[in-house]
Formats: sequence, C-alpha cells, structure tokens
Amino acid sequence: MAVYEKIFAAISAAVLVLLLIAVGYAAIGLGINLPSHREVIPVKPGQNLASAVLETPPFNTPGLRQIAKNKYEAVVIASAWSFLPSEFDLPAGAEVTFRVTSADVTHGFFIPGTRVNTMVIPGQISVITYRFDKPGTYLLICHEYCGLLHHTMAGKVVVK
Ligand SMILES: [Cu+2]
Repeated sequence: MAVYEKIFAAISAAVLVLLLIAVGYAAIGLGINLPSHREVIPVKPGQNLASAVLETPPFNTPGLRQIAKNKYEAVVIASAWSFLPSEFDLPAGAEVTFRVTSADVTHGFFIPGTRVNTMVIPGQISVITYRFDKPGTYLLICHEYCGLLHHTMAGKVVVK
C-alpha cells in the first residue's frame, strides 16, 4: 500500500467516524428527531383507521385551543381532500404545536415561509411547533400527492 493510499484511507475513516458522532450528538445530545412517529393512533381489530382517528383523543375534538399564555395547540385531521379545521386565527407571537394525523392516505402539512413542513402518515401523529411572530395570512397546503383533488387541499393561518 502506497503512503498516499494509507493517508486517504485514514482520512476517509476519520470523516465517517466524525459524521457518525455528529449524527449521534444531534439525535441524542440535542434531541433532534423527525417530527413524526412519536405517537400512533391505536386501531382495534376490525376497526378502520378513520373511525379510530375520530375516537382517539385529542382527535375526537379537532381544533385550535389555548393551553397557556401565547401557547396554543392545534389538533388537525388531514383526509382527502381537506384539513379539519382548515383555518387558524392566532395573535402575533403565538407559539403553536400542531398535532396532525391522517384518516386515510399520506398527506403533507406545509406552511410556506415557516419551518412547518411535515408528512402526515396514516395512523401516526406528526407533531411540530412554530412561533408566528409576523402578522399576516399564511397558506397551509398539502404537499404530498394524495389523489385527484390534492391541489385543492389547503387552509390558512391568520396571524393578527
Ligand atoms: Cu395532497
């Protein structure tokens, strides 16, 4: 083995080890995870997913609620081809935790101009928190193709 090959092999191994340490630190040390698959919808044998979603708290009462000063929780059901609810009125500076699930197929939950961007997978609960500091009307769209009327699946967040 030539000396350059040994150097190259050592650098390659070092980069791999550094990347694994960085991924491990981000996941365990900083707690950065994908915004999904932390909670699931329990489906009883013989039950379909849509009825399980409607029976499982908090999805049995979807909507926006205030949980503390400037803190809100939005419980949202995505199904072809709408979000329930599809409109959210918030004061500027509100921190919202979106808790979203799908009652049928895979959908998306995306608010352009923010970092609210997650897949919504049937049977799983996607959780994402964002603070709306700037007043305005934000578009909410499904950005995972979910069928014929996918392009109509939208909502809005109105921040005043
Ligand atoms: Cu869609």
